[in-house]
Amino acid sequence: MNTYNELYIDGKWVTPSTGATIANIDPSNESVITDIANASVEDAEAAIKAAREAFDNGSWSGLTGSQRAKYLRAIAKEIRDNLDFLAQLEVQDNGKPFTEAQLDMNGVIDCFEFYANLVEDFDNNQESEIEIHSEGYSCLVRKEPLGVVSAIIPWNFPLDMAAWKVAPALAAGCTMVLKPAEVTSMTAIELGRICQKVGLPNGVLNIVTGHGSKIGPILCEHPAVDKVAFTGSGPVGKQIMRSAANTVKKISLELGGKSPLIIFDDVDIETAVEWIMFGIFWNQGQVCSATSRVLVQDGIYDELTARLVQEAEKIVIGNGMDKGVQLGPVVNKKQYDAVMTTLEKGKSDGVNVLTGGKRASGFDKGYFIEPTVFGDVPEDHPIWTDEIFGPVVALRRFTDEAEAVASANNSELGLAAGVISKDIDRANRVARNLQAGIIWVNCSQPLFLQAPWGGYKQSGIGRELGTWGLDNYLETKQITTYHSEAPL
Ligand code: TXE
Repeated sequence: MNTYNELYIDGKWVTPSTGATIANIDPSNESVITDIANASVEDAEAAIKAAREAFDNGSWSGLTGSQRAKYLRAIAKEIRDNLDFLAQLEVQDNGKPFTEAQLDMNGVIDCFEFYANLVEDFDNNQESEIEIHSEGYSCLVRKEPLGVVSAIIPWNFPLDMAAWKVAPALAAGCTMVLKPAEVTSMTAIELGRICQKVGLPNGVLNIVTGHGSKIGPILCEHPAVDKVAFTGSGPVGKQIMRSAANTVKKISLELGGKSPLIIFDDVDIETAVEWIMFGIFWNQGQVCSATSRVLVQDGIYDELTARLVQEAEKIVIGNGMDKGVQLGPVVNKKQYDAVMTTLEKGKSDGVNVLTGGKRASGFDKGYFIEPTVFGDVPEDHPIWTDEIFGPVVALRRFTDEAEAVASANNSELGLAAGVISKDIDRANRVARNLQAGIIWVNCSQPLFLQAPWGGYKQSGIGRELGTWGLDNYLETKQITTYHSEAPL
């Protein structure tokens, strides 16, 4: 087994300055897989210094887009060549089923290749003339790499979430300090090995593992950092905004959601049940865009919930490496305790548990939770209002379109939302009235790298993926020239 107890700084593997490590736990059996380096503030500062020097010496930003694209493609190739190995590490770290981890790794490859293709011709598109309608003047707009980026990553899609930030930032010519979540750091370390193998210039990507509470603040406050890119919880996102304020750093934040899925009574119930299942039970419900609030029109509510319960009870729970497993454990004890506390609150407050609501039976160890369906959930109950981030779906009934849209929009969050109806005019109208950055019509969760990803309201700031993802890591400069020697 490879080791994971070193940090990747300035192209070298280094022991953390204090020698400290974190025990990395397999959530399916609570055993220690390996030790992860626990970086200190000094280590984080060394990583920032390396990224700053690599940016300022032009070894990366000075390359053409096409030259940078070659490195991104080489990284993608290495990931493809090691796909099953990396997928297995994700299962051990995160608990997800192996087939889902394989899909995630394909997403990582596609992301590096997408941004390689996008910057291939960067230099020809870097500057463009704009019309200013003023005699004697011309004006150019030029895109330039933003500088040094701190990227702070969650644990639900460890390498995928890293790729969403590393690929566009490196494509743009930025350098980076990457901090994976302390509970799922193994594939980030493997990414460091891959970068070293493909000869990425020193300091372009630095990887520091460790506790966010310890090294997060310096990564977000340090004056040599130009931007913080974060995916994670709302409270930490707000903390990052405060930390970044002193030096007015650029920030992009993806802070999850409590996304609604509206189901009208003209739908095929079997299809609707499938979308609900995929929308909430994929990755144990630990998906920022999970459609965890389902609004079902009166006429089909009883029939649909009965079918949903039947299907939820068929889900095969177990170790993600075992064949046929559809639902693994949640990621760690902290997440298990948080989900179980919310389930207990729901039950003690008398919310209607249609199925699940407890620890899955048959496992002595591991963080297994039964797929859970709550029905007729009060609109002000935490089961309905709060992101649970577990295999838990909340249902409510509605009578008409206006009520459904109002209820869907009645949230501080607005990452995603969905609508299912055979009446496409109605579905399109609802899509335009929903307050969220990602709307799915007649589906839930499909993801396309070309399309913008990010939230309304407290779900975040900015958009990842597509051209928006690249723009996150570019500055915009205007160059205005007066073409006459005559005074104004
Ligand atoms: O997140 P944290 P947690 C939500 C989800 C989940 C809840 C708690 O609801 O139940 O958050 O998860 C780093 N400065 N999401 O506590 O702490 C941390 O090390 C800088 C939604 O695990 O936000 C990790 O790398 N960084 C989400 C990253 O932040 C800090 C995905 C995320 O961890 C820090 C994950 C600090 N002070 C959780 N403290 C989504 N949007 O998909 C921690 N971190």
